[in-house]
Formats: sequence, structure tokens, C-alpha cells
Amino acid sequence: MNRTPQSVTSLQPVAPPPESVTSLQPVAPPPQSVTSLQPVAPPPESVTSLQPVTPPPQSVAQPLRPIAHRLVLVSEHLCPYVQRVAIVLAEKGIPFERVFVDLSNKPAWFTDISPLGKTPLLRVDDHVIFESAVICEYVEDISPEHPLHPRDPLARANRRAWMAFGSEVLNDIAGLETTTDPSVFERKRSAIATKFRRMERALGPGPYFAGDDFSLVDAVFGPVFRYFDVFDSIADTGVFREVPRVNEWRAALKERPSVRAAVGADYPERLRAFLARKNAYLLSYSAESPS
Ligand SMILES: N[C@@H](CCC(=O)N[C@@H](CS)C(=O)NCC(=O)O)C(=O)O
Repeated sequence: MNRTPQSVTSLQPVAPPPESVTSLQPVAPPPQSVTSLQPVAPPPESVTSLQPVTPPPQSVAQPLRPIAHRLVLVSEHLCPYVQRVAIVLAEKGIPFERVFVDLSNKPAWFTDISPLGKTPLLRVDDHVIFESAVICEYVEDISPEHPLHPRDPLARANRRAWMAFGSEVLNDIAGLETTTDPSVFERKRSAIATKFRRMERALGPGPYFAGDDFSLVDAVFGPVFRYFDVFDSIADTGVFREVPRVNEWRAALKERPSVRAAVGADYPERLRAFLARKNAYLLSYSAESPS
């Protein structure tokens, strides 16, 4: 039985929204069908020159499923948004290729096809999808036989909201890991600790966000927690104090094959090098923080 903490009945009852349905703005029908997505020119690399094709990890339970499209995940080695997509594809057992870009020196083919100049992108044949949450939902849509979202619309909305919450934590982490300013560091550290305490109240008995079933929320938080595997080796930021469920969830995600396989073995070294390049205050926090 799936111990889902946020079943519809457990959602906080809320007052009806101020607008009645009839007062909502009528909306035009969605303009783009899949076929109307902007087709893009293929990247300059041929298939064979694409960076290591990363097959989904073999230990992931789902057998490989051939799908009708060729998928290429345009990646950056440390990017947590890329990781969430890699995790979802692996959970689904969908084969995909990966190509890596250097975001400090973006190649022209990448800026041509990335409207925001950001990773990840998912190339689907000659089409490109950007924004990681949208990509995850697309992958969910094309493989409904192994759902990572609940069916109920309200429960789905709740999951999407916690995915967005995860992105807010990532914004705080981006500040924490790049700042050279102790006061900014403390502000970000405190913001993350507050969010984890809020998360603690949203979690059920685990092991995952929604009980036994791995979901899109888990795919978002695996990369969030991974940062702290490296940070913890430098300093105790204290953000995991008094949040036992979050700690158990973190431990469960760390063991999940799809989460493990979403980055290369050199991830810790790459992250440490990134912190050094940024002259991150986190690196000196170790000397000043109580052990
Ligand atoms: N909202 C975006 C965020 C993606 C993002 O911030 N990607 C970062 C790398 S982790 C990036 O590409 N940064 C390069 C830049 O902003 O120039 C998503 O969910 O896909």
C-alpha cells in the first residue's frame, strides 16, 4: 500500500478562490501541438560524436523501453536541473544520449536552440524542449505506464508545487555555494534550514516523498541533497538538524540507482573545483564553524 502523505483528503482545506470559474479569463486553445514546436537544425555533432551516451543504469528496475523518438539530454556536469531529467528518464527506463556543454563558454549551436541559454534541454528528434520541470512532465506524458505522478489532479498539483519548492531550495543553494560574503551565506543557510523544516512537515513515513513509490518530487530532491554530500565534507552547515524525516528521505534518495547514476564519478571533485573557482565562503566556513 502506498503511504502517500499528501492524499487529497490530507490536503489542507482552503477557502474557495475569490474568482468564480465564470470570472476566469477565457483562454485561447493551446497554440502548439507537438508538431508545431519549433523544429531546430540538428547540432553540429553527428550522433557518433555526441558525448558519452549514458545508458540508464542497469540496476534501475525498469527494463529499457524503446520509444519512437531519439532523445538527447543537453547537459552540464554539475547542473541539478539536468540531473532531475536524467533521473526521470532512468526511472522510466527510456534510453537517451547525453551531450555536455560548457556553460562558461556556450557554443553557438547551444545558444541557438536554448531560449534561456540554460541547461537542460531535451532534444526530441528535431525538436527542443527547455525548462527541466516541463521536460520531466513531457517524459511523464510519453510513458504513462510507469507513472511518477499521481492521477488525481489535486494530488498532481500538490506534487508540482513541491517540485517548485525544490527549485526554490536550489536557488538558495546557488547563493550559498557561490557567495564570498559571510552575511549572504548566513542568509542562504538559514533559508535552506527553514525550507527543510517546512519540508519535514510535508513528509510521510517514507522512504520517499510519497511513501513507497518514487515520484517526480524525489527526482527533484535527489540532486538537492547531493550537494550536501560534498558540503558536509567541508563544513557542517547545520541545515539538517532536527529534521529526521528529511534525513531519512535524503538517505533513501542517495541509494536510489537512478539518482546515483545521474552524475559522473567525478562529481565531488568537479563541485569542489567549482567552489574553489568561486572563492566560496563555504570553503572557509569549515575553519570558523564549530566542529
Ligand atoms: N528553470 C531552469 C533552470 C536551469 C538552470 O538554471 N540551469 C543553469 C545550470 S544548472 C544554467 O544553464 N545556467 C547558465 C546561465 O544561466 O547562463 C530549469 O528548470 O531548467
